[in-house]
Formats: sequence, C-alpha cells, structure tokens
Amino acid sequence: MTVVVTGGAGFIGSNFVFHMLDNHPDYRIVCVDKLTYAGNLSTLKDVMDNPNFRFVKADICDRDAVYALFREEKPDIIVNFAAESHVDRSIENPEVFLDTNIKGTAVLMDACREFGIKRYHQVSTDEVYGDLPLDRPDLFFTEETPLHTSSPYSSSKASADLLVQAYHRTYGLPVTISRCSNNYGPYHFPEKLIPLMIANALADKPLPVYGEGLNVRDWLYVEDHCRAIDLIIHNGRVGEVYNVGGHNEMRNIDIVKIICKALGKPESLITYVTDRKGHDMRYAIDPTKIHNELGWLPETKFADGIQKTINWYLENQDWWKEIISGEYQNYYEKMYGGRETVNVG
Ligand code: NAD
Ligand code: TDX
Repeated sequence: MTVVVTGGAGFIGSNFVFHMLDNHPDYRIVCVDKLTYAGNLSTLKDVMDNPNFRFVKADICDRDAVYALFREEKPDIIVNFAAESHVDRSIENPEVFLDTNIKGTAVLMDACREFGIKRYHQVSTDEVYGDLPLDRPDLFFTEETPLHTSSPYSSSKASADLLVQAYHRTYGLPVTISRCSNNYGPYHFPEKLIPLMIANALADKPLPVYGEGLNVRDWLYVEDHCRAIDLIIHNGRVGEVYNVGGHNEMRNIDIVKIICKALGKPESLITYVTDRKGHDMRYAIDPTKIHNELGWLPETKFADGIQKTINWYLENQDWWKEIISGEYQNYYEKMYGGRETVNVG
C-alpha cells in the first residue's frame, strides 16, 4: 500500500507520518509538502532514512508536479493535510488560503480521477460548522450541522469539503472527510495558542489573550486525531463525513493559566489584547458517529496530553527557537505589535 500524505512537514501531517510508519511497517509513505513557513524538514529528520519513507517537495496546486508524482508512485490512498491553517493569517491575506485549500484540493482529486486510487481522504476541521453560543452547552456539532463559516480560513476549508463531496457524487471518487476539533501536541507551530503561550511564558514575555479569553475550544491530542484518520481511511464508509473530537471543552484563559502553572510562571504575564475579528465563541464536536461505526475513542486525557506537550517543548527548544528566530519575528510584530491591551473585568 502506498499512501501519499500531503502537508506531512506540518504539525498534524508529520505526526500522521510517524503514526503510519510505526503502525503499518509494510506501507510506503510518500510525504508531499511545499515547505511553506509552516513546514519544517527538521521535523521529519528521524524518518528521512527510513526505506518506507520518501519526501517530495511540491506544491499541491502544481498540476504537473502532482500528476508526475502520481504517475511515478501509483498511490493507493491520499490523505490531504496540506493547507494554510492559521485563522489570523487568513484574516490578513485570504488569497493563498483559496489557492492551497480549494484549488490544491481540486488538483489532488483530479490526479486521483486521472490515475485511479482506492481512497481520497480530506482532513477538514470543525470550524466549517461556524460556532456555538456559550449559553447553550447542550449543543454540539454533528455531521448534519449546516456549514456556516466565519473566517476566510474556515470558508476555504468548507469550500474544499463541498468540492470533495461533489467529486464523489459527480465522478464517483471514493472519498472520506474528517472534521476534527483543535489539536495540540508535539511539532505544533508556535503561532497557535498553546505553543505560542508556552514559548512566550518560557521567555517571560506577555501572553496575549484575545478579548476576554472566554472562547471555548474542544482540544484533542494529535495522536488521537491520527488514529481516527487511520481508522477512517481503512474502515470508514466512502462518501461519509466523520466528526472527530474528545468532549474536552476548555476556555482559552484556563488553558493559558494551566500553562503558567505548569511552567511556574506568574499569571501577571497574561495580557488581554484586541479580539480576533469574527472570533468564533465555542466549538464542540459530537463524535458519536466515529465511535459507533469505527470504535474510535480518544485515549489521551487533557491533563496528561498538555503535560506531555509542555515537556516536549521544554525538551525540544532547538526546534521551535529556530522557527521563532527567523521570519516569525516579523509576523509576531505585525500581528501583535499593533494590538491594544484591553482591561478585562
Ligand atoms: P500546519 O500549518 O502545521 O501544516 C500545514 C502543512 O502544509 C505545512 O507543512 C505546509 O508546508 C504544507 N503546505 C501548505 N501549503 C501547501 C501547498 N500548497 N502544497 C503542499 N504543501 C503545503 O497545519 P496543521 O495544523 O498540521 O493542519 C493540517 C490540516 O489539518 C489542515 O488541513 C487543517 O485545516 C486541518 N486541521 C487542523 C487542526 C488543528 O488544530 N491544527 C484541527 C482540525 C483540522
Ligand atoms: O495569541 C493568541 N491568543 C488567543 O487568545 C492566539 C494565537 C489565539 N488565541 C485564541 C483564539 C482562539 O479562540 O485561542 C484560540 C485558539 O486559537 P488558534 O490556536 O489560532 O486556533 P483556532 O483559531 O481555534 O483554529 C485551530 O483549530 C481548528 C487551527 O489553527 C485550525 O487550523 C483548525 O482548523
């Protein structure tokens, strides 16, 4: 079995590459990644010499490159993680999100039609459902919840999902889609909430919490997400969507306080700043379908997962310090330099 993993030099994609090499030693894993700012070859250094692994630097929007790869590798399964993934960046500059997340998905599926595959899997997100109100804890996203997006990022992901479903209906492409909640764990790019707060806290820098920090996210340890995708590509029903989440809702402010406590840093580092535009209030996944159909359940409790994650960032400072020493400095200044401090309660 040959599995093409796009975006495998990013956060979840790299964890999925490791998961697949560990759990399917007879599979060939081909990682295709453009190595944008979010992709890091150093993340894959431990598997570069694995005879079952190949890395190919390519843009999923580049039709010639994608077709050449399919011609050469004749993949059985495609798992598409490649995406522009950061909501704040999509608010600054939507265009690249439309290119990679929508057009790139179409190019990959066209290659699947042209060369034939057993499964195309689209890694989507709970953000396609929009958000839920804080005062209705009884509401959850199911696979039937209408798509209702807030940001250019989530709109591009929802557009891609619709295209995937259209390719299934129109061309009979054997597709599946997973919509997962917020992931955390090793190799998470330091622009995202948890690694950003860990990195800033370790440097005794302000911890920029948007708005009042009351927004709720449903956090899942990345390995649990990887196991879910592994189950879906092997046993999931073609044409179906599977929500993935662990019923682990947390307010942003509580996450930041947990990080402060674990690192022995004072909560006085917390700085409330201007809110994200269009900021979704609450995400909460109902994972009943994947549990009932595929027997999936999350294995890592948040208390253990966050400690493992913090330990990883403590033990792998070279990985993220290299990232934040470069272009990231300009990004940080642009995104946070002009953000006003807000007095909260
Ligand atoms: P990431 O930003 O860490 O990694 C994205 C990877 O895709 C990078 O390696 C980047 O170089 C690569 N890439 C970007 N554009 C490309 C292109 N045109 N061609 C080839 N490669 C390209 O993202 P992530 O957090 O690992 O997310 C992976 C996928 O999972 C995304 O599709 C995202 O929408 C989805 N997702 C993420 C989360 C989360 O919490 N991080 C939750 C649910 C779903
Ligand atoms: O500096 C910050 N301060 C802050 O308060 C950052 C970076 C974030 N936040 C808040 C915004 C969100 O409410 O923390 C929450 C989490 O933010 P992100 O880490 O940017 O994640 P989110 O916007 O929830 O989107 C993530 O989950 C769904 C991923 O980045 C997406 O790729 C995925 O689809």
